[in-house]
Amino acid sequence: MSPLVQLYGPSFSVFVRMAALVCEEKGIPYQTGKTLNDKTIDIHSDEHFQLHPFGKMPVLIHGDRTLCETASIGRYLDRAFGPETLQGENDWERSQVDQWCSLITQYVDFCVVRNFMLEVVFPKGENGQPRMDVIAANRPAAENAITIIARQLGDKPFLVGNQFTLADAMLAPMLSYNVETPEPINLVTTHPQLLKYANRLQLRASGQKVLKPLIESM
Ligand SMILES: N[C@@H](CCC(=O)N[C@@H](CS)C(=O)NCC(=O)O)C(=O)O
Repeated sequence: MSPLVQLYGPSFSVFVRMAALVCEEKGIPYQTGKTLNDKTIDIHSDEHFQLHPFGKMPVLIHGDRTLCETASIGRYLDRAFGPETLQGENDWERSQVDQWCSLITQYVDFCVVRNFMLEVVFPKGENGQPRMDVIAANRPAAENAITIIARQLGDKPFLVGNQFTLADAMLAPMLSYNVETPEPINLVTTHPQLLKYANRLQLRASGQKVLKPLIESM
């Protein structure tokens, strides 16, 4: 029997959720959290840095294999628990799935999550309030990133091709958190097709398991 897939990191993290969605889509049993093989590993401890050289999450532990970086984890899970179903139907689609995984995990995450939404989730202003000037300053870049995604989606059912791929798994947690939040953080609602797509991802069996409201997951 294949060893249990462990995803090191909290279940509310957008990146941990991306990997968890892949497990759900593939029917792979997995667990998330800071406990690996019955041992708790503190975030940014030496042990964490041994798992991920830059101290990020998730890290996949599968038997004696350790793998970091979410898109790589997604590709590994799709291959190791074959047949591959989440990487497009031909070479061109595979390349586009790779491209969108990179764009989403690097630039969209940076503009929409790190620099924008996290200001509300982990406020750094006085008395624990969000810094509204930071939100206002970073909103145009976040809006631009969401517009780029909405343009790529167009009226297609998924980001690349006609089937759910890793690119959709990378995007779903960010969109789901954004849809949950009110103005001025909510950006998805002004793009009707993107909102419908976000709702469809949320309603998939994988979305129902993984994309829980933040308040339920922390
Ligand atoms: N490039 C990484 C980014 C992962 C990432 O930024 N994860 C966040 C959790 S949502 C994290 O580790 N934050 C802690 C930190 O930045 O030290 C990936 O694709 O997996």
